[in-house]
Amino acid sequence: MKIDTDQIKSLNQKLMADHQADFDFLANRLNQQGNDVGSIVEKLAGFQVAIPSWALGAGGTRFGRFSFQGEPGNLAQKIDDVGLLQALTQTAGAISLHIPWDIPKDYDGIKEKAASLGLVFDAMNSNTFQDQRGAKHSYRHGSLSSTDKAVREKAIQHNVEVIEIGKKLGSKSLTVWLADGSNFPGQHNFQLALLNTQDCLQQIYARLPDDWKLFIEYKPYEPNFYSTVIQDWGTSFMLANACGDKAYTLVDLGHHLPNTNIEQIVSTLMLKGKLGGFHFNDSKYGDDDLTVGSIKPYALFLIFNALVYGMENNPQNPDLSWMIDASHNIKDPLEDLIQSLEAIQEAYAKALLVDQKKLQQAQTAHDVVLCQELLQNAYRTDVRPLLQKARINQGGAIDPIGAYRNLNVREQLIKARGKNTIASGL
Ligand code: LRH
Ligand code: MN
Ligand code: MN
Repeated sequence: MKIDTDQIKSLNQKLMADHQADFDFLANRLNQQGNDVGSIVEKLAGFQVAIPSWALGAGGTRFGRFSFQGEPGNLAQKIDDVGLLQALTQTAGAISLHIPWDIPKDYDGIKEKAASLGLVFDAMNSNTFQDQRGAKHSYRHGSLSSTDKAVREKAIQHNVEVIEIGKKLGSKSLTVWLADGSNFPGQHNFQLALLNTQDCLQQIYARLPDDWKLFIEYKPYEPNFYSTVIQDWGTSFMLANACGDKAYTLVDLGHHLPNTNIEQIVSTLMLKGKLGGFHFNDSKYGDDDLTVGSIKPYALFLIFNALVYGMENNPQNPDLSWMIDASHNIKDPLEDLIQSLEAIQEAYAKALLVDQKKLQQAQTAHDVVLCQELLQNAYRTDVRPLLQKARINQGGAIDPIGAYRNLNVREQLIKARGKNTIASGL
């Protein structure tokens, strides 16, 4: 199924008068306060977030997985689903594939489909955390960090194959996340595991095309519960430096121990020109993969405040690759992703409202109260009319969830794909 612009336009008609009144009121206020509302709306419209192919089906936990009816059963259908998100939100202009979950069979067909829906292929994700059927060597005891050379070579080769697939699709980056680690003290020689990993990453890096980037993702625990080889941003940063200029750290919001100051990590990495990618999600305890903004929206805003500062002041840092990395059990995955996209845009818009000049003056004057006021004034502003405006300007829906329900999208997907569908992947 496809949503066409006329359907969205006619749904927008009913909401337009209310939107216009809200927008005019807010825009007036913000312009009076010295903001350039036009440029904020433009920045929001340009902020595109990749959808991971594995978030389009209902995820699960190790205790069970409850399929969501009408889930996409193959890559073409996953692209169709991202096309639906893009039509409604105009902020999901890319898809991120995980190999081997998403190996294309018909490259031209897949590329054509993506292009017709206005989508590009974002970072390619390799997978050396699962054994594939019939595999000669197992990742049971690690991949790039393994003490077994044959296993390491197989894992390097897999990453090279992922680059080759990405090249055919027009992707420009490879994300490496390793599950490698240990469950029990004494199981691993930490130094050897790190050295093996560094050596393998350098070999993968050597195969990276000139115009590609390598993103190195870190995670403190899970699936290993005693140690993880690339456990934190420092380890990732060190490995990226050991690889070279095209290698960067990737921050996944869920991959931190509770209460970690992620905005400070972001600031440090951008100062050093080494923040490459971002995975959005939310969590209460660990890597819970919950809807973005559903648990700690203020923390998300503070992270965006650091990102906006970096984007404006750190030309040494490249444009970032944004992706949602959340997949859960209980919601319609497409509605969940719409909520995440909205939360990301909201945090970004609020961060754009922070008066950076005044903040710097207040910091210099040690006016701690004013510093907080400046941040919280921005945070407390209801910016949703700005998001709506950015969507309308590009043909998106004023109310994407409302439109999704009004157009009976899920019902139509179930009709087309059936009830007992299982998305490939996680
Ligand atoms: C690991 C992770 C990583 C994987 C994805 C499926 O927790 O965040 O990015 O590729 O989940
Ligand atoms: Mn991730
Ligand atoms: Mn994760």
